[in-house]
Amino acid sequence: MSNILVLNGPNLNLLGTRQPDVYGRETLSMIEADCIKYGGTRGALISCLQSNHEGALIDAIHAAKSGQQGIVLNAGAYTHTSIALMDAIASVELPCVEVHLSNIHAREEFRHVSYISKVAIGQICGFGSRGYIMGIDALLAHLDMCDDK
Ligand code: CA2
Repeated sequence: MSNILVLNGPNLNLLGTRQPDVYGRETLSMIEADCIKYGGTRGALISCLQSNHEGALIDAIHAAKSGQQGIVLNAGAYTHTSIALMDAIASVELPCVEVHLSNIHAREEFRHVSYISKVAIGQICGFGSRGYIMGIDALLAHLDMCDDK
């Protein structure tokens, strides 16, 4: 059984309330419930956490080291600014899949830069809430591949 942390950063608690054209109509609770349900079908235990605070996200990444096999991370706007989050992911040496609801590369230039992508095994963006399920799939495939080695 794989344990996976689905971690969401700032303002993602507001999903479903504003900007549905950019971020969709699903709330974070709906997305998290879908992730937990999907994980169940794949034999994975999904834990979900959201914070608007950089330090709390870093603490969650550190805590994941004991008990989690990987992280699906939407760091929100910290994606584009946080060397501290990047360092936290690198320090725990857990595979991390970066997820964004929107296609950050088709948006403003400041969103094209991702510090997370420098330490993630890959990035999924532009597929809305389905991206989280794709992220879980990608992480499970990666973990399977590592087990086979
Ligand atoms: O596309 C994504 O998933 C983002 O990570 C979302 C971040 C944004 O800063 C990144 O560039 C891309 C913003 C999340 C804000 O979420 C809101 C949800 C509802 C209403 C307003 C903001």
